[in-house]
Amino acid sequence: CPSSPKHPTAASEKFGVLNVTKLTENGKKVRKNWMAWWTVLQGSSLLFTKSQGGGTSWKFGGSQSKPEFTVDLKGALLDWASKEKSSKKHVIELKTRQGTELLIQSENDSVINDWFKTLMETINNHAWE
Ligand code: I3S
Repeated sequence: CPSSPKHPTAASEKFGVLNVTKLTENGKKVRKNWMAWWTVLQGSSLLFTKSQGGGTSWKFGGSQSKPEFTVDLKGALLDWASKEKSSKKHVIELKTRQGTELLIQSENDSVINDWFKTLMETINNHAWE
């Protein structure tokens, strides 16, 4: 199960498959494109690697796969997305200081609640950097 790793990890590490779309990139609006991403929280960075889908997708988090994009959580804003942002359930809205706005979603209630909590803690822990 990707969200409960067997390996002991630092408190600032978490990973799993999440549905993600960008809304803006460096302050510019981009077209919504929901995709499943292998998502890794590493320190104050959130790394996204293309998920190949299916139950084996967690293997793509290995060191040989390079993240396609990364966001910096320092100074980011986190909230549950309004209905205007998405019709999907359990959607997190993340706005970075660099002007990238993401929607992050999982069909699984406890998975997304866990991520919300972890992301909020991470943002708070790095608030003064
Ligand atoms: O905010 P929008 O424009 O209603 O977002 C939907 C669209 O991006 C749609 O794609 P196209 O309009 O390019 O075909 C997506 O398929 C939907 O998933 C988007 O809405 P949700 O509410 O699922 O975020």
